Amino acid sequence: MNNHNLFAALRAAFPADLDEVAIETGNGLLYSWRDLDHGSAMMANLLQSLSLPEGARIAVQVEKSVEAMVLYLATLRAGFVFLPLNTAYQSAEIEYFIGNAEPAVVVCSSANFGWVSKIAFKAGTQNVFTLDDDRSGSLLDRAAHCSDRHEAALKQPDDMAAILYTSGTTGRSKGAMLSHGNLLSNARVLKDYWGWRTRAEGGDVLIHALPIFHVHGLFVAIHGALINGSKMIWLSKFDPKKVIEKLPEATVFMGVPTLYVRLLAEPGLTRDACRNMRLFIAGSAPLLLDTFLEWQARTGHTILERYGMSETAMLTSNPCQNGERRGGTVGFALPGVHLRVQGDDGQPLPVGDIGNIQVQGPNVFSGYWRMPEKTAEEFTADGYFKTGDVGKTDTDGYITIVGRSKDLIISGGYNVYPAEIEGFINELPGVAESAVVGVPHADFGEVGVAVVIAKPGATPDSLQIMAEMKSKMANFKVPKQCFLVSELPRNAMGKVQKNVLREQYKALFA
Ligand code: MLC
Ligand code: AMP
Repeated sequence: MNNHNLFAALRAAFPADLDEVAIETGNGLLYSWRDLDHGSAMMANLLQSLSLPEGARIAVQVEKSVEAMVLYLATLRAGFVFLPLNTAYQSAEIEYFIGNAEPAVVVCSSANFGWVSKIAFKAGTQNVFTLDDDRSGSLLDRAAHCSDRHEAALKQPDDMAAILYTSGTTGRSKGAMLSHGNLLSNARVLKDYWGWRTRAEGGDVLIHALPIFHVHGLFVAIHGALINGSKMIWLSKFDPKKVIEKLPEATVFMGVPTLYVRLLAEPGLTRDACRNMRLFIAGSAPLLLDTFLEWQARTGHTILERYGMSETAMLTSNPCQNGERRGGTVGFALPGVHLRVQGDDGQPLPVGDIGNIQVQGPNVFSGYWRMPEKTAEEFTADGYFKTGDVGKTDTDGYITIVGRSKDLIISGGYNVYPAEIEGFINELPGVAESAVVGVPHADFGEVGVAVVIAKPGATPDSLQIMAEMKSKMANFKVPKQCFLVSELPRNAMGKVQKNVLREQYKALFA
């Protein structure tokens, strides 16, 4: 019987010589392929020794480290479900995720152990480990006693590999369930599409500078390197100077648009620094044409922009080898991905018309964790997933995203759902109502602005509102400015006209 375990496929691509360097960290630590193999075996054995039920979730909120990546590999290897959590999430957010996912194991940093373990034990989680970014923590202490050999658990393509929480328009986060088959099909398609070089061709070296709790850093980057047996230069945080220092040793870089904007602000970004680079990939948010053109002029390289989602992994990409990479577009649907643009009436639109992007393919998730109604709403009757993105195709087949039908702000590559922030603000003393809108921002692309109406007779303070948000929610979600106004613009139905607010505040940070 074939094993469809994603880890087994990644492991099969490790080079024959396991002593070669697989990962070099920003501060010079070297990890061999053998280290990844043995480390993930030890952690997988530890997880299996805990007598966890089939499909147990392993929730992880830790700082970026190679060991954290190895824990991801170990979870796949042992056949459990990986549930990564943004390190910016605070206690109310973590309480929701743990309560909703009911993980059997929670791994957190030792600094957060006190409050995280309290939440976890209350929710019925029996195992809470710590893992820090200095190679310490109870997870590693326990794994050190386990065997470094492990046979990957037998998995079918539909078996769940990971749950990624993505916020919802109602303000409640939904866990997108991704299977081994979803992730492996995507990794295999991208291996060919982006022309990863075999070892005989000299191999590729990826600079990994993204966080590892979202699709981009966790799946696209890590699977990309591992399934090609390619080395990674592993940076725990994005630091433009460090990336530029490492460029001459690398061939591939992946980033959200903000990373490209910040790199362009560095005089050290030159053609010479990029002399060995083969491919710069951008995605997770719209890459401005200005950034695309400035990058081309400065480095001589044309950024390849691609488009994806938590629910689907990668959907489209500009060409790597054969064809033009067009700025402002996200390229073509990847092989095996069926993408269509439909009108609001559910009818297909002619080429060039703007409509709702819907997708189908082996990469598309099976549904939201324990939310069958929400899942049903997000799929069409004929099985296409409604992305919530609005776009068009041109006569050459290039796809352009022109907006979103979902009320979502993408800030520096992180998604912020206005409904969630508005819900929070509306509960604060003295607040009658609020509206949060996204406005252009030179660094983050887009940021939130909150517009608030006070209850009659009340005088809430905008700084106080900002401080409340900062103390209770992930920092990237907090609007960059808050205004108190006497009324919100409304249409004839009484609905707040967010487009009017966006127009009003558009020059704040542009
Ligand atoms: C940090 N801040 C942000 C922010 N990141 N605010 C809005 N949006 C963000 N993305 C806050 C900080 O908390 C701080 O608040 C202030 O803004 C200044 O922060 P900074 O020091 O400039 O931020 P930094 O730590 O350098 O982080 C910026 C960043 C980071 C761009 C490196 O946001 C990042 O790594 N983004 C990548 C996200 C990503 O990987 N997305 C992929 C999703 S997958 P204060 O109050 O302290 O001043 C996906 C699917 C797909 O979308 O297609 O890939
Ligand atoms: P997430 O839920 O974090 O996976 O975010 C997915 C969303 O990011 C998509 O639905 C798009 O709105 C957006 N996105 C991803 N890549 C691009 C891109 N290249 N251009 C524009 N938007 C993008």
